[in-house]
Amino acid sequence: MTAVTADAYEAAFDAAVAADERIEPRDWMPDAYRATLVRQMAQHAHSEIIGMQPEANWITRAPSLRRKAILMAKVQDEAGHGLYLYSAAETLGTSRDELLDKLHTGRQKYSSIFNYPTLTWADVGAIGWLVDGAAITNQVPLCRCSYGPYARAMVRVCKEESFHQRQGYELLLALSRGTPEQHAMAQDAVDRWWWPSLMMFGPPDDASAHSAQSMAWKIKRHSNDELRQRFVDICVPQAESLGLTLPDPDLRWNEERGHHDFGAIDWTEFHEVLKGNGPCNEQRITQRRRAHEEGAWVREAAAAYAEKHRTAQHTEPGEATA
Ligand code: BYC
Repeated sequence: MTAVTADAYEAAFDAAVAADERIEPRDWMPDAYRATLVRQMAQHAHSEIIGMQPEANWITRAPSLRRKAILMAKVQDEAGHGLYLYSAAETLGTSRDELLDKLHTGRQKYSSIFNYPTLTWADVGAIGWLVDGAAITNQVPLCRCSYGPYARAMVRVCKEESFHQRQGYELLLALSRGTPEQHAMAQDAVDRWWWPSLMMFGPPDDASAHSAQSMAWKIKRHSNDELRQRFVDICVPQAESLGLTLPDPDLRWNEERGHHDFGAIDWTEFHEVLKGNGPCNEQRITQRRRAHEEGAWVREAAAAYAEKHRTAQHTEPGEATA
């Protein structure tokens, strides 16, 4: 490509982003834009499938058939979200195998939140209310992301996440209004999941390596701190309706800012979890690798089946098929 043509392509890309148009797989895009999308979308996809583990832990112990059916549907939805996101990432010229290999060898991340254990049934409610709630807050703006396949995948993901958030809220409400032991169990789960949920939004803006560029490219529409604040403001009245408290003595309404002030986040804990030292990092990745190995025969069978149909389609009428 000559320098003039390269400049023209870049100008067309910049103009499309400035005009809020979607960038599509066939369009020219800067290498760094592509790499940023692959990084974020892969991390997002990995989070969806690793996120199945803490909740699946409770499927066999759900307290009723209704709760079990709901939880199974939710965990299946997360697998579906992973599928949409890996497929969207593949439009950028990477393969699912490559992305999974990077996850399994620790070269790509997944969300910090899934390195915490689900100790009681109430944790299923706290994950739905807080973790899915944080995910929606982060993902609704991604429906307007500049990269078309990612934005479109997010529309369906967000619809399903909002059902997940409501089931978590409803589960916690039932516990909160139940026996004193059930209420205490719900409170304990919220106490443990609150701070890790705030960490899901990523480091504070002044320590966020990628935010400025991702916002200029309209991949991200809001900064990490803006979305975290939005989430806190949403959760405070919901916690009141639930009859539960949020474990932060510094949480209070600030009239001047029109937002809630909240206490300091333990960023040392966040960085330790990212480094692999969270309570469940090892367990999660070991389980993921095992699931991948144990699923090899399914992938092989699916590929053989697809191949059989591909050759059958190319067989002339009257010709013998295997
Ligand atoms: N965990 O410059 P920054 C879900 C990394 S779950 C781990 O601010 P960026 C679900 C970051 O990757 C949620 N790592 O980065 C719910 C970067 O490291 P690298 C999944 C994190 O990308 C229920 C470094 O820290 N959602 O959906 O501009 C059940 C500096 O950060 C985290 C998504 O992935 C973290 N929490 O902003 C099942 C949403 N935060 O890559 C599933 C899409 C930051 O330089 N992603 N890091 O080594 C995003 O919106 C953005 O990637 C983030 C981070 C806001 C998360």
